[in-house]
Amino acid sequence: MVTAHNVRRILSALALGGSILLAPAAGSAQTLEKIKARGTVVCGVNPSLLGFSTRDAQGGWSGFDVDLCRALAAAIFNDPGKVMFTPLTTAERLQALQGDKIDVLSRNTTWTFSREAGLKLNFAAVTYYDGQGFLVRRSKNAASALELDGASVCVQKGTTSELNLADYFRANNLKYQLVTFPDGDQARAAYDDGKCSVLTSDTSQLFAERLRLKAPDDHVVLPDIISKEPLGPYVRSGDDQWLNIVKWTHYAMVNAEELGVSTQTLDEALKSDKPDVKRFVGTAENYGEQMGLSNDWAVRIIRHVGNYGEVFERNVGTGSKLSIPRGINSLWTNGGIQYAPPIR
Ligand SMILES: N[C@@H](CCC(=O)N[C@@H](CS)C(=O)NCC(=O)O)C(=O)O
Repeated sequence: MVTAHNVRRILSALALGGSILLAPAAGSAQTLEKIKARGTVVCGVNPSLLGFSTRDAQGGWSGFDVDLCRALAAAIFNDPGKVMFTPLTTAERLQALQGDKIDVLSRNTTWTFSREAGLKLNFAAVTYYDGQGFLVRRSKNAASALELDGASVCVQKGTTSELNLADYFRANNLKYQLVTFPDGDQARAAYDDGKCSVLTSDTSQLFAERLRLKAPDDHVVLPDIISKEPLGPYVRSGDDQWLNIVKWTHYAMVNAEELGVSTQTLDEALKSDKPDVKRFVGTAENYGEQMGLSNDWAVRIIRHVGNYGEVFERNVGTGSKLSIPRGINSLWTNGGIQYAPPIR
């Protein structure tokens, strides 16, 4: 019998079916296809962060976060140049990813619960374990952040740094005056001009910002680390294949360092009889194909970009201007916490 109730049931069943047909299947492989058709990876990066993401006079990008984008292009196209860099401010970065303006965000961004669960993004892998610190004038003679009672603190709006700062001062019963800025350059300039006595941010950034002050040697990063800032790339939720490619690109670089495979030893590795090296370089199994890439995907990454240790040292390590010690970003076999799951 045709009743209004039945008609409603049929209509809602049709609507449901329609939406299932129209919606892209969860976990579907759209991003890689789009990238291959376009011929470039579109990578969101920091407009200017020494050691992590900077542009030279010719417009060429380099840095630790930039190298992750180059590694992706190497894995997909065997050409680290096939990247279109989109400079994004802190305020723009997450919306740009949600709004499909970029394929991946590789920009000193912390892995947090709300960015994954709330914003429907996926964090791929921790490329740099960081923590929040404080930059102060040497003349202040402060040995610890606990001596900062009553300080005026410059910080950038919309960052985890702003939130941690409030937690830390409240928890330690310290008073402070908050001075917020919409971008990092303004926060650094205000600190340099004496508009606040403390600059707070991820410690890696403080090392970089210190070098851009009028007299870097007059400033020190205090030893206190007040938060966990696991930094690394984000992708949009819903494309498992692309998430895996970004994740395993980082893990390939870490595994390469652990296996002793570098730009220098790659040719030997290609001839190796060792089972784990053979799986890595693709002379055994078909791991690349399982992600929609070629089986020499990891070889391409190492040839064009290098292993994790090479990337770290070149951009931010003790051989670079920033001179950051490997510290907790050493391999787990060396007392650090950089640890990659096995390729097998
Ligand atoms: N890791 C923190 C902070 C990241 C961040 O955006 N830091 C600022 C502070 S220097 C920055 O990069 N600013 C540069 C800009 O907005 O262009 C987060 O994910 O919230």
